[in-house]
Amino acid sequence: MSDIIQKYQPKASYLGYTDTMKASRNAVIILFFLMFILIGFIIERLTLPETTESMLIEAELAANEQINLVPDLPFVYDGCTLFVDSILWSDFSHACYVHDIAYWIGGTSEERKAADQSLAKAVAKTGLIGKLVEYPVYIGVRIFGNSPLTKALNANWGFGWE
Ligand SMILES: [Ca+2]
Repeated sequence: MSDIIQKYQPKASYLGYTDTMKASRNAVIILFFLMFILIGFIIERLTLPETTESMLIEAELAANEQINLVPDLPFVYDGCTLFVDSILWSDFSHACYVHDIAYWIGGTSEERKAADQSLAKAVAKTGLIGKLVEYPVYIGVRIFGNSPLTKALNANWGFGWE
């Protein structure tokens, strides 16, 4: 039986060729996917929302209420950091705004986790799409929320402090 299989198997050189083809096709797909993500991030960074006067006041009130103190640097709202602010009818911008205030104020790692959980819950409340992205948003913010990437974007945990 194994002799028959052996006999009808394509030559090794042919197999090697198709494997190379598959590998380069996969590389192109991965490259396009990464480019798509990169372009998405660039567009997201180029179309940042405005931090309004009322946002600044609201953020300062929240800081005063929570820690009786206002962070050194002014509050900056950047929408949903490295994520879209809405998908179809699900608008995450308010959830991200509340999360940005929490990140501006900062605190302990437990408080950060609570802020991330609140963000995920608020995203889920925006509708069916919100429910679908709730977990990816939570995982994303847990991984990148206080990473060198968000530090570079000045959106890390406790970004209001010098
Ligand atoms: Ca943000």
